Amino acid sequence: MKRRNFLKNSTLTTAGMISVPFLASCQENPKQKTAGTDSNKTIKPIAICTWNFMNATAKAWEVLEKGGSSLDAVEQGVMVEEADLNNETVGNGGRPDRDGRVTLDACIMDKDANCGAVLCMENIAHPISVARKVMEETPHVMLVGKGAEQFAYEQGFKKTNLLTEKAKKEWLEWKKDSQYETIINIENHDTIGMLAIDKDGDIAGACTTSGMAYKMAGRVGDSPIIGAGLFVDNEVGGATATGVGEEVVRTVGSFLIVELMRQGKSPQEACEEGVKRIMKKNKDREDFQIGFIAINKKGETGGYCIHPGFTYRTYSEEGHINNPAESFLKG
Ligand code: SD4
Repeated sequence: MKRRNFLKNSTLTTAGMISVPFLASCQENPKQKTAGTDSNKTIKPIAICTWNFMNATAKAWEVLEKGGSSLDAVEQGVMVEEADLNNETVGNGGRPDRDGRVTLDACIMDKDANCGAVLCMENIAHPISVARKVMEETPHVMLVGKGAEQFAYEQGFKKTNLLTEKAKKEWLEWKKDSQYETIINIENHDTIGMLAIDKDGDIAGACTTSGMAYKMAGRVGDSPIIGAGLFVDNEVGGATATGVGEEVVRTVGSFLIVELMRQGKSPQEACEEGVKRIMKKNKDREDFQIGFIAINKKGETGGYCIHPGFTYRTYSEEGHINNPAESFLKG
């Protein structure tokens, strides 16, 4: 199948990956103020993540409140979801590819623009920590597949079977038809991307996923690609993405959003422009979800998505808030 046709089909259907209908349970504080809306005040520390991953932001906040670095906060924050077997879009318990293999993608970026990533890595429960090791212990930015896994073992990570019985059962069920179907806002959550500012005012980010469920073997999306799924510039801010990675890669979404903030847009305006850029290139399509979140140096935050249903969490002195994002399509 030609590449574009495959992408079209796969995003139309791709696999249990994303999720549609807006579940009210996600909006536990719909009327509360989004962190960072008072433009005269710098908000720090602060953590923000895609979706309603409250345990992840709580962990990040715990690190930040004690004076920990934004890098430690985002790593430890997203590890909560990597470890959660009930989360079938991230880490251990993630949905497999169409051959039944769970392959994980993650990247991390610090205040000095150091970054590390692992792509399509199997058998390691915490890809974000391996990505950090790539950043800190090697001269490289990305390690892929078996090389990433081998490096992880050398760094002391243990081999883990990531395919849970539940995920295996669902995959075997899916195999009966092997139909790709886009389910927008699957489980009302998805990939976790997290950004944080620590007490020193330094920004870091992390992004981790099992990717699109039942993807082709070897498929990698935006999440571990610096600039696409995640980007941080400590002078400006950071951005991260969730949703159909192919479309985020095509516009280098997170880098774009940070650059728009550099040019003066607020995080909210920049996220909106990021989504609009994608929709301009997909004039005939409404069958996929993408959500962006962003933070600037002042701790102002924003989020925007294609379909209603995407939320993002913020944790700062202003509270621990689940923020429903505005959407390009109105549902
Ligand atoms: C990807 N953006 O692999 C990621 C994952 C996701 O499953 O958000 N959807 O495209």
